[in-house]
Amino acid sequence: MTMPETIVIGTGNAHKVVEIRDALRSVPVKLLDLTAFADVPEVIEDRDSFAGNASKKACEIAQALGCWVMADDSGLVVDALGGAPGIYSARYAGEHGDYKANNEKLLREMAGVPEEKRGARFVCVIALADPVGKVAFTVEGIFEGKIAQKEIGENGFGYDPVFYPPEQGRTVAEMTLEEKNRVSHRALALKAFRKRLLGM
Ligand code: ITT
Repeated sequence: MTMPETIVIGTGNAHKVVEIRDALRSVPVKLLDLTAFADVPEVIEDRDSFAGNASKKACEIAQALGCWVMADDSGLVVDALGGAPGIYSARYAGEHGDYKANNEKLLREMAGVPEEKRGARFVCVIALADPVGKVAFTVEGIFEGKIAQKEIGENGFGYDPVFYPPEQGRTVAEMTLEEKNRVSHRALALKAFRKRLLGM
């Protein structure tokens, strides 16, 4: 198998597109995103794992567009909540992608949980599918941290204002894109992605 010349970033999340483009800027591949296509199928994320949902998104979009497609499924896994919101991170409070409501619900659920029990991790799985919809590979990145007591910071998206890596002492929403892309779950997955791609 040879490395694809063009890969479509199969996500409807513009923040993910920015992070993916930044992390892969030195890779000799043309990256398109879904804004370049008129008919993109809506994928039902009904698998029971990040890898399952990432693969499903990549395959269904690749098949529909007849292109190489990479898809990202990610979320926040919180120890004190038995792993929730996990694969349901985007719609934790009900409506898909309502970041404000999701963060408020998370902080409510975590009220009274002591510092030492506030451990959590962001998980990101990225799948690459070929133009007939077969998965070429998946890669994973994990970002360990803790749930903050309140929302802090304006950068990033999703749960970034309520998640902090303890060694940094500030939330991900207080980091610049460059700083987040040195340490995040997506950055780690993309590092592995880059390596697999260059090895094709
Ligand atoms: P696509 O499925 O179209 O890619 P999405 O935003 O719906 O976009 P997911 O289904 O993978 O993506 O849901 C990911 C959710 O997990 C996202 O809505 C955030 O709430 C959270 N999340 C993932 N990565 C994150 C990050 O880097 N920072 C903060 N929150 C993140």
